[in-house]
Formats: sequence, structure tokens, C-alpha cells
Amino acid sequence: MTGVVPALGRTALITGIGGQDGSYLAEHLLDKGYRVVGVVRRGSAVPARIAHIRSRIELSDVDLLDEGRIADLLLAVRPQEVYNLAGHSFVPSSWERSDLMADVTGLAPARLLEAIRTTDPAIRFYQASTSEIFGNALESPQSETTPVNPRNPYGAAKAFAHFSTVNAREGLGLFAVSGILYNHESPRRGLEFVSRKVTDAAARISLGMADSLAMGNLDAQRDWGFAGDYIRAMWLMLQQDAPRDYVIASGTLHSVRDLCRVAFAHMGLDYERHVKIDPSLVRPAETVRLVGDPSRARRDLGWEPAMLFDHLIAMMVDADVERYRNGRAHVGQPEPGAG
Ligand code: G4F
Repeated sequence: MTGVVPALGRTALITGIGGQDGSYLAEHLLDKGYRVVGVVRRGSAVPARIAHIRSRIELSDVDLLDEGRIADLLLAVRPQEVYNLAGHSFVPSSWERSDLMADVTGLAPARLLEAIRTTDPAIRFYQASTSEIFGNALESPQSETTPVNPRNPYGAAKAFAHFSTVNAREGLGLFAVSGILYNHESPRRGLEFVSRKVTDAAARISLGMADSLAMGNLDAQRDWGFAGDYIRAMWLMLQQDAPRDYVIASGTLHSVRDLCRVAFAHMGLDYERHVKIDPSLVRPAETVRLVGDPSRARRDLGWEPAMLFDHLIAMMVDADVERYRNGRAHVGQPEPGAG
């Protein structure tokens, strides 16, 4: 790996740099003058989401299941900050191979923390946690003190990673934080996720390329925000004097029906004429009313989401329409194993 260390002299390592959040975070850190090193899946081509910044970042394909190689990578790169964003993130596919989910999403963060402890305990570590750890939430809205109660293999693996991070902080004294992020979307979101599935369909239907959209539970509700806002919070968490966990959320619930209504209306369409329910897409163990209370982030980090729901969805529809009109490459192909 080669690269000029910028004047700021700080280096960040991002696992999962080729994903939605990794690509936005890499841009953010480059803008701040960081040297950025990314870990990508072994043998994969340079992901489309980071093609535009490829010449400004360094990439490594270290296997996150191999603790020895992770330690070697840390010694070679010498980062001050590590952002662990790698792992599978599509909830339904976690039921198919829960063992793989546990290995990559659950255990890899523990291996990273152990490698940090043995190579350079001054490294600041960010773990991408999720509202799915609250699962069948015991209170609403959820905050950093809400009991963890996951409802699927993905949430269970993330809960293990979350507690590994808390324990590394409280037991080993590492600067390790867990960002408990609620759903966050963008034009770079994978097409298997509901926001992008709907905005892509609204674009195709408005352009006469399709006529209908098969959906699961329209009454499911989520707390949705813009990924570009949420990665700012990740960075802010690692700039604090003391490490703490933070809920990052909009604090507002919308239904999947609202999402369809807003996306289709943006193109002058009535969603009820195009959306069909496919019972096979309805999830057996749906998490209910996951809505976050981001008060601690607002208070400590000065963080606020800048983009609200309607604007976010309209922006995503516009991006999909433009992509089809210009025949541009498709960003956000479903991740391996996604249904
Ligand atoms: O977009 P989704 O697939 O996201 P989900 O399951 O909430 O998970 C996302 O957010 C979590 C919290 O940040 C992350 F931990 C996770 O990694 C991922 O990023 O589904 C959202 C909602 C669900 O209630 C689902 O049942 O949309 C509902 N839904 C209804 N019809 C659908 C569909 N979801 C999908 N993907 N496809 C549908 O046809």
C-alpha cells in the first residue's frame, strides 16, 4: 500500500469501505484531510460506490476472520481510528446462515478489538451497531439504556459485537464506542432494502419500464434517516474526550406505506395502483416500533439529522430517475446471499 500522509497526519482504517456507509465515511474523512485505508472483501472488484475516490484511498483485502492478518494490517497501516462497518446487513438472509452471520458480523469486531489491544491500544474504535439489537423492544423510543432483546440472527450477532465493544471499553480501557444506528438510506443503498426498492420502482414505473411492485408488510414502521448525516455522527463519536455509546436516529416513525406514498407521489403516481402485496415478502418475526431517542447524541456531539424523510425519499427517486435516463452504472446491487 502506498499513499502520501496528508498534513493532518491522521490515518483511518475503514472495514466495509465499499458499502453505503463506508463510501460516505471515506469521502467525509478525505475532506477532513485523513489518509484513508479501506478493507474490502477478498477477490472482489473495486466496489462501484468508491470508484470515484479510488485514486485517493488505499485498499487491502485482509480477511476479517484471520486475527493474525488483522494485527499485521494494523501494524502496517498504523491507524489512529478504526471504523468497523463490515458485515452482512440484510436481515432476512441472516436466517439462512446464522453461523456465517455470527462469524462475520458478531466475531470479527471481537477479533479487531483483540488485535487493537495487542498492537496499539491507543487506536480509537467505532463499531457499527444497530437498532436491531433492541429487536422486540421493551420500551419506545429506545435509548442507550434500553435492554437489548434481538429478534433475528442478525440482531443477535450485532448484540454480541455491541457487548464486545462495551467490554473492551470498560474492561480493557480501550477507546471503543458502539454507534446504535437506526435505518439510514441514500441513493447508494442496496436494492434489496425497502427504501431503495421503492424509489427504484417509482423511477422505473414513471419511465414506463415497469408497471407494478411486489411488497411485504406496508404497515411495518421504521425510523429512517440519511446515511450522509449518520456517518458524521460516527466520526464525531471518535473525536470526544471520553468514549460512550450513542443512539443515532431521526426520532420519527414512518410506515412502509408512507414510503410508497411519498416516493410514487413525487413522480405524480398513486402507489395504490402499482403496489401489490406478496405474502412471501412479509417477515415472520418482524421487529416492532423501532424508533430511537437521539438526545445523548444531540447533547454530547451536537449532532442533528439535516435531511428529513420526505426530502430523503424524493432525493433518492430523483437519483434513480437520473441513473436510468443516463444509463449510468447501477450502484447498490444486492449483497451476496440477499433474497
Ligand atoms: O429496508 P429493510 O430491509 O431494513 P431493516 O430490516 O429494517 O434493516 C436495516 O436497518 C437496520 C437498522 O439500521 C440495520 F440494522 C440493517 O442492517 C438494515 O440496514 O426493511 C425495512 C422494513 C421492514 O419492516 C420490512 O419488513 O420494510 C419492511 N418491508 C416491507 N416490504 C420490506 C418489504 N422490506 C424489504 N426489504 N422488502 C420489501 O418488499
